[in-house]
Amino acid sequence: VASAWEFAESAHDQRELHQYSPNKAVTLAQLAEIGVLYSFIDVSQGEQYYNKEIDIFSANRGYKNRDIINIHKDTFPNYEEKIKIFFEEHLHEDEEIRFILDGSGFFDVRSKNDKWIRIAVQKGDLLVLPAGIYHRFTLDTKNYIKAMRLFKEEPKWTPINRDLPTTDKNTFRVGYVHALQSVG
Ligand code: KMT
Ligand code: NI
Repeated sequence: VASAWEFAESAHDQRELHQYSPNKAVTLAQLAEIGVLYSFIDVSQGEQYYNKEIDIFSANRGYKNRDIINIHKDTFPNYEEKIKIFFEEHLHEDEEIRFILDGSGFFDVRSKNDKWIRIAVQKGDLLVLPAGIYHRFTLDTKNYIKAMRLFKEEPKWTPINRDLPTTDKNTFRVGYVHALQSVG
């Protein structure tokens, strides 16, 4: 099950927890307020079980394609370079949907007041980041994650790195910020 907290900036490695002491927890309800959706599917019940659950979830939300990404130092091509790219703040013009099959990692998303919120994900966590939210990803100190990536149509999730003022004018960014305001 995922947990989240306000990210404490420091010179520590990106893979560390980066928690305040005491920790400043962020609830799943608070994540929902910024359009970040969380569900859990029990992976330990086997591949047939979770694939069926994912089929239902995908049908409900219109996800037509999926693949699996396995990030590990020894097997992932251009590992160090990719890790840096994942951690650059960016947005997408579509949702970023990740279902964690094994391992763990952190998704950082920007709060309404532009602070980082760190979301720790592990086996069974299903996270949907809305189009237009600024975010980044890192492995944790265990250096391993295996995740299913779900897509609406063809993968249209080229990272658009944050570059102000340009990225704030992106149609999908504008749409996201607008949606936040109308929710309150
Ligand atoms: C992304 O888009 O940042 C990734 O796919 C990271 C790996 S998925 C756990
Ligand atoms: Ni992304």
